[in-house]
Amino acid sequence: MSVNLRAVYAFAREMYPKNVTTDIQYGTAGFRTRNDKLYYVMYRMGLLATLRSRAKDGQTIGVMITASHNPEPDNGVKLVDPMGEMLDQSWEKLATNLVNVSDMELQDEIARIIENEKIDIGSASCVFVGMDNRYHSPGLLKAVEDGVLTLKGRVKSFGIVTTPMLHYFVVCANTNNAYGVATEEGYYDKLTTSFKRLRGTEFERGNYKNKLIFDGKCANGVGARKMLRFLKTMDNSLGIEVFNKGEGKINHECGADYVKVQQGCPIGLPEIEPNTRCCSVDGDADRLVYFFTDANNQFNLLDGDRIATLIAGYLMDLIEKCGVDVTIGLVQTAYANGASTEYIQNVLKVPVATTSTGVKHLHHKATEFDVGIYFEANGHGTVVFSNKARKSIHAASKNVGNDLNEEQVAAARKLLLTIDLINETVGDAISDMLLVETILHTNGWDVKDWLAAYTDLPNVQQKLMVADRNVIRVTDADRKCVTPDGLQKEIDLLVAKYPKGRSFVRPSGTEDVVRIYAEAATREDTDRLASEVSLITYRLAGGIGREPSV
Ligand code: G16
Repeated sequence: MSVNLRAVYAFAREMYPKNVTTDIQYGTAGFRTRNDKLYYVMYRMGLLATLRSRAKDGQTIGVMITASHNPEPDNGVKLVDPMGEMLDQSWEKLATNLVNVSDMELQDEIARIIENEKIDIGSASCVFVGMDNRYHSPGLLKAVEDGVLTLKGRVKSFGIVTTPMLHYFVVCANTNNAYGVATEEGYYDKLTTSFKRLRGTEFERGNYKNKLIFDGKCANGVGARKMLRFLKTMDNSLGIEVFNKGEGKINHECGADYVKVQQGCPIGLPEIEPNTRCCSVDGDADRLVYFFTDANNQFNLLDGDRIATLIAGYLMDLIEKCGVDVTIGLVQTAYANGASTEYIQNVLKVPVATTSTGVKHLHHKATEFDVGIYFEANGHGTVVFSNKARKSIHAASKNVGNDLNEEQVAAARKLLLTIDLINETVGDAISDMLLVETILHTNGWDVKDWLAAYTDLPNVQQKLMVADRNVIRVTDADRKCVTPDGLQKEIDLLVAKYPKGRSFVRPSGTEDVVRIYAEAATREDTDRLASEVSLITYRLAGGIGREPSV
């Protein structure tokens, strides 16, 4: 097949001219900004995804159009590599360069990538595209498709899907459907089959009640309609009551991000009995948090840290029971509550690694363990299993050496089903929810048993507007500021005033804001520490708008 690169410029000029002058970067989760500034970006990502597919011998590459937790006018795009992982970091740089060149330079930039990456431009390629339900997503999807077609690539659009579904489709395609069938039904089927087998016929056990209240708005995102469809496939194996099925503004007063950051219930929650399990997912259904209100009307959050510790305890138990020799580790970010980290290290005795924010970093780190559990406190995470872990668990389930007892074989079989239940490709709210329900059911736990494992330190997250968030550069997994001069020293002095105090400041990679995190021994100290750090950041990093009050 011959591909004429002149079409690259012609299409850009006529259909997708670059309409901005400021550079943008491939951030925490790809490119994110206002939707009207993204058409040329989408076109160029269609070009890049095709090149990436050809560089990977024609394997399928995914392109997901979503801005997940961002406000409604925003949209975004991220690329998915062949095994469902986020785009390789070396290609993130290529993506940033490609998006920031002028229309006139675009053709040369494409030619440069082809040459440097030794791409056979006439070879086969395949790109899968999915989008969330923002009203501007279809137009942006068309731009991605046009980018692929310009380079004579093959493109398949899945329309409105959740982010984890698209990751799953990509892996299915690249494993010849060994991972699962690359359709929405195939995805639902894989999860429900393993869930039902793990649950068996006894739906309630110990303190576990088969009743989960589900925030059906799912941040008013794509997750809502997919989740509702998915729930129909569950029969009564999971007793879910959905509230909030209505329409509304995306991410407005509901969803996992809202519940986590506001530390309160989503709007519209009906009167329910105290201590009833509730959960919320985010707009593209890749994050999950649980919560409940107790008999004293006190709100309690069970976030990503809690989910991670719950999973770690369960997997360690099964691994120990079946006796396979594998390493297990847990990956967090600086946002992880200090109490969770202490619990994992001192009680569970599992090694903890900390990475920069962004599941792409956590996922990468988790693959260093045979069983790598990773979760951001915001509820974004999953578990990855090495080939060694998979093989030894499989051998144990078949009792290959004939040297295992019944209990060991049963534990290995349960582990295999658990692996099937987990969407290893990326954090997936639906799969994570089924896993949490499986573990609580196995342990016979209700939410109070789950919460009792450790006590969170009071914590808070704030946003601050600055003229240019790039003046803040961070290191040490986001925990220390390198610039502006003197900011870190001031933060250290503030933190030292408060028992169990910890605070950090970092520029968001998805929104034009600076994020401030603080925790301390008491709620009062936590709020004061956050306000003080916010004020010093405002003063030293060029804050705009009203000065924060302390
Ligand atoms: C994305 C990333 C997450 C990250 C979050 C916030 O989530 O996938 O890993 O924690 O953004 O990132 P930042 O603090 O840099 O803005 P989502 O759910 O919006 O795709």
